[in-house]
Amino acid sequence: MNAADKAVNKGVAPVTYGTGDRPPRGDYTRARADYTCEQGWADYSREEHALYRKLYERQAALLSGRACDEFIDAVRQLGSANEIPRFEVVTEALYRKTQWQIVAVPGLIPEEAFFALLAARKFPVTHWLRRPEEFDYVVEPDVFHDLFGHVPLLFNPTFADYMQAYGAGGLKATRLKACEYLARLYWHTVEFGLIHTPQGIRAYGAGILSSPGELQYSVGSAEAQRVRFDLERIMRTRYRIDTFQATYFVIDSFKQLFEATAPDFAPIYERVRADKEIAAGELVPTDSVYR
Ligand code: HBI
Ligand code: FE
Repeated sequence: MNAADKAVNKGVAPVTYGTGDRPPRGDYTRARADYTCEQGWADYSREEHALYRKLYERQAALLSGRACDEFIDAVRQLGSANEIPRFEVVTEALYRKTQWQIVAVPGLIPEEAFFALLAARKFPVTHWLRRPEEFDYVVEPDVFHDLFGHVPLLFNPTFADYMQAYGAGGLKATRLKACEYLARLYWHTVEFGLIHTPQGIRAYGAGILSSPGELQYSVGSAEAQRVRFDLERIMRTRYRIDTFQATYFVIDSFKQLFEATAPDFAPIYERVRADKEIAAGELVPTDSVYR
């Protein structure tokens, strides 16, 4: 009986990423019914702490002039770069600031479980670290992507409220069978979002901030397309999980992002469902493109 069978017996089924042709990555037998599990900090090897430190130091050296100030100001709250942080220590600082907690999960979890955790101001952080040969790229989110990429902005009150509103919206979307539209919103903001600042365009998306190549490409390359944030346009836009993004969406502020979640999404979903999808990298006439 392999791990997956055991997991199903326990009521939590493993989850795969993207097209789902990859086997689930993570030990789901250790997950509770809400998909959370123990971090198992004592199980990390010295080599894993050293790999985390190398990932952290490489990324931290690239932040200035590319990551938004809110991220740079908060990333030090993750504690020392010398080892994988203890989730309960990060949670103590985070909870004091924005009443968010981080919880360990065995890997990707079903959308409804994911939304439920966000709605409860709990961010799921994968407990395992990539292997050394995946130093430059790992398909599934690992502890470095989730912790370094996602957690610092949860210290920003406005972004923290956006993430909870997103989770609450996700639970409604599940009932309306509109998860794909919200997944696109998540992808083009929380994972690969850019923000306009007086000093220029900066990155706030976790997928960008945890990738050395994409952090330089997204804010520095002349080939990347940068389009002003437009909620419905984003919900119509398909994305690729295995390449740099062809189009990045740029917000003016986290307040703008939070306010975008204010209206009832049901009529928006209806309009998006009726509209033609937009391919990754395709521009449409209504786009306001940054040159
Ligand atoms: N599960 N652990 C984890 N982390 C994610 O970022 C995540 C997930 N499940 C689903 C998901 N993201 C996306 O489909 C969201 O758009 C819902
Ligand atoms: Fe992520």
